[in-house]
Amino acid sequence: MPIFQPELETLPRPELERLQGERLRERFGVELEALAEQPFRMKSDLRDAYPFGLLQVPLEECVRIHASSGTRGKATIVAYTRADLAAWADCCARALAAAGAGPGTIVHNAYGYGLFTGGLGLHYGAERLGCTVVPVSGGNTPRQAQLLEDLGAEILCCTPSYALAIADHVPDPGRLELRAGLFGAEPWTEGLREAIESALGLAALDIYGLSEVMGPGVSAECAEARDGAHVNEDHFLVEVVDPQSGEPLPDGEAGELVCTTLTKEALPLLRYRTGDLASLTREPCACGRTFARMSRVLGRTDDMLIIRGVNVFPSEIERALLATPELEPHYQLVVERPGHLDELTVQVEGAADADAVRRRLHSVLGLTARVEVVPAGHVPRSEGKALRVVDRRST
Ligand code: DLL
Repeated sequence: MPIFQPELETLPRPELERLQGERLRERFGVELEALAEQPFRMKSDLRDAYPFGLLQVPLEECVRIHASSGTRGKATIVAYTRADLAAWADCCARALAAAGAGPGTIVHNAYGYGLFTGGLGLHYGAERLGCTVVPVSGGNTPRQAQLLEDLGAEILCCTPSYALAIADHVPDPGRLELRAGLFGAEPWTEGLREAIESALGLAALDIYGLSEVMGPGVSAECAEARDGAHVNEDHFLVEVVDPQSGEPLPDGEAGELVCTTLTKEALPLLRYRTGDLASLTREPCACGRTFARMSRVLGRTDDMLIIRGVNVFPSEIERALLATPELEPHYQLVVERPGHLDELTVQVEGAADADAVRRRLHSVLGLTARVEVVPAGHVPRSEGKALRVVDRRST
C-alpha cells in the first residue's frame, strides 16, 4: 500500500533520531540526551494561559483556532500558523494513505466540523492526499447511512461510537463500498473494533491525537499490521512516563504518554503530559514505516473509577462486556453515591442474563456493580465522543 511521504515515514531510525535531535535543539535549545531532565507541561498550563498566553507567534500569524472538547472546566484554545496547518494536513494524509486511501478515494468525514479538531483536521488531510471529501460532519444519522450508500464512500472517518450509531441505520453493509475507517477521539477496544468491522464490513483503524499537540493524526494505524498507531515522529517526540513519579518507562511498559512537538510554530510544547495511558514499541512493522507505534489508549490518568476501593478503567469494563456474545457494544456506566459508598450501575444493551454479567464483571475485574441489560436503542447514541460515564456523585 503506498506510503504518503516514504522519505520521512521510512527513515532509518538513526537518521530519524538525528532529525529529532536537530529539531529539538532548534525549537527548545534542549539536547535529546537531556530531555528527561526538562520539566513537564500540563493541561493546567494551557488553562492558566487561556486563551492565547502560550502562543509563540503574534496572533495575526495564526490562521486558525481550535479548542479541546474539554468536558471538565474551560475549553483549551489552540492556534495554528499556515505551516502548522500544512504539517497537520500531511500527518492526516499519511493516516488516510495508511488506511489505503489515495487520490480519488471518496472519504466520508463524519467527525464534527467546528472548534473540534476532528472534522477540519481530516478534511484537509484528505484534500492534501487528493481524495474526494464528503464533509458531512456529525448528526442526522439516517442521512449519513444514505449518503454512504449513494456516494459510495470507501473510507469512513468518525468516532468509533458514532460508527456504530451509523451502522444501526445500515440495513445491508453489502450495499456499501466502505473499505476502511479511521476511528478515534475516544477510547475503544479490540471488541469494539470487531463489532464495527462486522456491522460495516470494513477494516477499523485507530487514529489518535489531541488538540493541544495538533489534533487527529499524531499517530495512526496502518492497514497492513493494524497493531498500534505509527507516531509521526518527525513532528512529535513521544515518551512514556510513570504517571506518579514522572520517570521515563522503557518500551512495552504502559504509562502516561508525553509529547514534544518538533515542528509546531504557534504552540510548541515541550514534554506535554497527555493524560493518556499507552505503551510504545519501536519494533519494525510489516508496512515498512520505521515510526514507533503506540498501543491503544488504555485509559486516562483522570478517568479511573474507584468503586469500593477497586480501581477500574471504563475500557476494562468495555472489554469484559464485549467478551459476552449476547451483549451489544452500547453501554453506559452510571456512578452514584447514595450513602458513603460509590455505586456503579452498568447499563448495556443485549439479551444476556444480568446476573451472569454481574458475576462476570466480578470475577474478571473484582468489581461489584449493578447490571441492567436493556433493549436495543435504550443507551443514548452519540454523534461525536460517546458519554460512557455518567457521574452523579457531585450533583
Ligand atoms: O479528539 C483529536 C482527534 C480527533 C483524534 C479525531 C482522533 C480523531 P481532543 O478533543 O483534544 O482531540 O481530545 C483528545 O481524546 O487526549 C484522548 O484522551 C482521546 N483520544 C483521541 N484519540 C483517541 C484514540 C481529539 N484513538 C483526547 N483512542 C486524547 C483513545 C483517544 N482516546
